[in-house]
Amino acid sequence: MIEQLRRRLIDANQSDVLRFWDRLELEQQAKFAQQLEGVDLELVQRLYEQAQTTVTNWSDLADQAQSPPSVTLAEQSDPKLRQQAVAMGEQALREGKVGVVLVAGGQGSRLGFDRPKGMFPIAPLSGRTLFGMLIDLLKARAKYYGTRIPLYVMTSPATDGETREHFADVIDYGLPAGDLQVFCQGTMPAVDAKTGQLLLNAPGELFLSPDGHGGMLQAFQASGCLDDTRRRGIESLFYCQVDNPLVQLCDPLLVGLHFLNRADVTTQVIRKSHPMQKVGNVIRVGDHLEVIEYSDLPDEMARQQLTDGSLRFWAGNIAVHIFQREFLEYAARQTSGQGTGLPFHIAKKKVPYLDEQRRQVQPTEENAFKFERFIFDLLPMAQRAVVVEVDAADGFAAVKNAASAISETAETTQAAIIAQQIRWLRAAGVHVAPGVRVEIHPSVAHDQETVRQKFSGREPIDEDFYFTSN
Ligand code: UD2
Repeated sequence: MIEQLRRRLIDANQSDVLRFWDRLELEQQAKFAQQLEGVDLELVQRLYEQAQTTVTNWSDLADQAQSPPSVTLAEQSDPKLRQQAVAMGEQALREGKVGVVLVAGGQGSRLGFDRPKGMFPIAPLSGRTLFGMLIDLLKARAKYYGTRIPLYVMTSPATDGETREHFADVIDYGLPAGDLQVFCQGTMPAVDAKTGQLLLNAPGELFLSPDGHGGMLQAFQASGCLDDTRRRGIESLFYCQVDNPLVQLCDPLLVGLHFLNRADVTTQVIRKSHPMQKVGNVIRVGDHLEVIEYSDLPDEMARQQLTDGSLRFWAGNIAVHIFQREFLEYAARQTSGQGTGLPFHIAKKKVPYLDEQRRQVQPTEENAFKFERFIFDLLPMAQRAVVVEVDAADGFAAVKNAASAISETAETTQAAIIAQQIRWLRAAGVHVAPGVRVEIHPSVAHDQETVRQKFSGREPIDEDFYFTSN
């Protein structure tokens, strides 16, 4: 077998990767061979060539950008349309047509938390985790509509084992058997930017990293989850990231707008609070939608304003999408020069490598190309894509950074959660004293309407309180 593998590596000009082979134990050799077998060497070669030759001109793309036509979820928007959409969304939920895909391949390293990010405690008073908060809301919605909403959680090799153990420990958060499924995304190697050679993490181990959240499409199909959704009669999949506990998971209005518009994709956006906000920019080019990542949009373009003083690139991607199942099936069948699945984005990064003495070297400059897929590359493939604007205060408070940062920290996210709960209580006529922290478990009430039903007429709240039915 090794001879065959060696041949393949020589043909692909990658035999250097075997330079420590003879010094490996038999078991290490077997493991390494298996890892190498899993790498699509031709694809790596093509991506490396692409990295040398293709420069995406983001300014050109941004030049062609038009504002995406959007529907707003704000209260004052067309009440008849809202009613119609909510009714349609509620019906779809009741009929079990909606499932959820939660991407949770990331570790909490940027938060200074060395476990899967979903296990990060975030709820302001109860300390429920990111997984806990999202799943409690999902369960509350399912109960409210007397339905089941299956949840598909995407992990990466780094988070898979611990996430599965966690779900076993909490007995799948009490979800019905089969309603919580875990599938693991794929990985990609990194290559030396100068030579195109595969980089090693150890003498008998490649440096591999997750293939990006866009790896969801292939992994969802390969794991059988996509088939599972078809068997269950699920028509639409609500997609979100594990780092945003304010997400309006399966919000009937958003789901309803998706069904009402017979969309392939519905994407929820926020109006950016400042030009440099670290969210992708949703734009329209011709008849389709695209996203220009914040790091790719030149600063001077990000600052451009329309005549009314608003931002030209106003629509911030919060990675909340609803995908039609049939659209995902169609997208999974498409092939490009890179094979099936979404295209790869190539990024020059600092990747540790092994020197000839087998010592790991931490580079001081970007030395390698990494390859990642982004889920938003599904947007341009959609025949019918709908953009829905939500107030950030009601739908987006991602936790990304450690406490020392100024934004997207646990503290800013918790403040946003508390502020939303207080707004809901005050809208229900409940007096909440200033400075008080409130958390409502979704089994008590899970949105503005259920808070109104449960809390109207209650006495004032003048100290920190966690409302829970447990
Ligand atoms: C992402 C979006 C950005 C904006 C922002 C909103 C991209 C490239 N950027 O930026 O436009 O919408 O989110 O919060 O889409 N994940 C995986 N597997 C991977 C990589 C990521 O599961 O291989 C998950 C990860 O667990 C996390 C989420 O995807 O929940 C976002 O990843 P990120 O924090 O790297 O994305 P970010 O903030 O750069």
